[in-house]
Amino acid sequence: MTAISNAQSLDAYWMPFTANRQFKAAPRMLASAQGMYYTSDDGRRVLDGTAGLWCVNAGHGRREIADAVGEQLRTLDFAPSFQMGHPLAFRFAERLAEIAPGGLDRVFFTGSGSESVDTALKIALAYQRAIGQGTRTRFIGRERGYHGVGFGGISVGGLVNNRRVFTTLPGVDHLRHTHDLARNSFCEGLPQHGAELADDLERLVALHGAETIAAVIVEPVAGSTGVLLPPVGYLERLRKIATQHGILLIFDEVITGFGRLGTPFATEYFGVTPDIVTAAKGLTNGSLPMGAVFCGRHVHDALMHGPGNAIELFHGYTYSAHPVACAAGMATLDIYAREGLLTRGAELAAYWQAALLSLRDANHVIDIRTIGLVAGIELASRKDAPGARAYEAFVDCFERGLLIRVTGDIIALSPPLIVEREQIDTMVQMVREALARLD
Ligand code: PXG
Ligand code: PLP
Repeated sequence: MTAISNAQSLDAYWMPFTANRQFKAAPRMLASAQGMYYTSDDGRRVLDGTAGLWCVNAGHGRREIADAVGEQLRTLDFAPSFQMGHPLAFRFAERLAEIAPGGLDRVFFTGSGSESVDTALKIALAYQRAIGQGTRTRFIGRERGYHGVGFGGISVGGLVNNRRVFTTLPGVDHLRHTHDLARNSFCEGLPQHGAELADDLERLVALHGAETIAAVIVEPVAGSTGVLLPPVGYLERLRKIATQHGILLIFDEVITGFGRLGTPFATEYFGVTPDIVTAAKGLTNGSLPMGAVFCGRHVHDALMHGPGNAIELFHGYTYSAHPVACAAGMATLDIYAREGLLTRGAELAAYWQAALLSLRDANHVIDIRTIGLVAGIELASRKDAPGARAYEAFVDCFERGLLIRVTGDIIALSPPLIVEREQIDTMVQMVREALARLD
């Protein structure tokens, strides 16, 4: 039991994506954070191997962000964004436009990744209708995709636990996932096999008719499901097929955006330009909730028609372009630029990969995948207890001072982009030792 849990009841807070009863019987509490470390509420230092939840890319406790947020709260705490503006929203959008993935420089603000996904899907529908393609109402997602938890996101998403209890949007179909341990395990870099899986989009066009499909959405690198890298040539092929059939391509860069792969966005890493990109997380260094949807001008401009006094898109959130979140985002971009963090991953990627691949002979490991500053370490599952092994590794690591993330029997690592080489070594060593203790 930790200090906080002794002091107060844990009953009222219904925790997200958590085994509530298990957690509350043995809580893990974080009390503060600075740089690469959390401090637990019983005073232990915990190395952050996950940048929080893939979002604290510039490390914790950045004073510049805190100062900007405090100042903004005192200056303009809130401003309605419907039929009203505030200067920071325009300035922030302009700054984002300068680094926009694939030059997609029209920016719609949301409050989270899930909202960004729903927004992108709605923009895709509105775009198709605006260009006279109103029969295009279908979406194509991909098995094992994670696109947040809105109804749009779980519909195009492909994680069964996030879907089975809930109804989903009609008219959604899925590409097959690209995970193929038999052909690609322990490959260094992108998997060599699987580009042909992009042809699933052709199959779905043949099945449904191109004129019914509005957009296809994929994570360029699937994060939440356990770090699945796109096979060489896959994204290019998907782009080509989508273009051929008038289908918008959406990259969900909620995780890959803002430097995770060693380029500002995955779009640059792969040299493939979608029509719409969703982002969140690293946008504010995780400090305040905010998301953004980057749209190509062709998408944006198609909607800027009709009477000048008509609202072009009936969509937006109370907190779209929240001034305090904009202030946090501006300060975050300053830090990224000053410290070169959006490309630092590229400098460290080789070191990261070599360090991680040294775990190939560690207990239970059946695959290791790395790109930029992300890694997935896949473990063999225990018979009849999928996920148990990785969960035990997670608890064990936390108790010894390392925060990792697990999904099924895959360990995901994605440290803040300020990580130093010694800290990489420490992470790898601690994971190795945790795996050695596991049965
Ligand atoms: N799209 C992608 C690709 C994501 O990774 C979302 C959308 C939804 O974002 P919000 O802000 O609504 O959570 C995400 C979020 C994990 C984990 O450990 C991943 C996410 C969120 C929480 C945990 O894998 N990804
Ligand atoms: N529900 C009600 C009753 C509301 O009035 C609003 C917004 O005004 C919402 C939901 C949507 O909230 P948000 O704009 O924060 O997404």
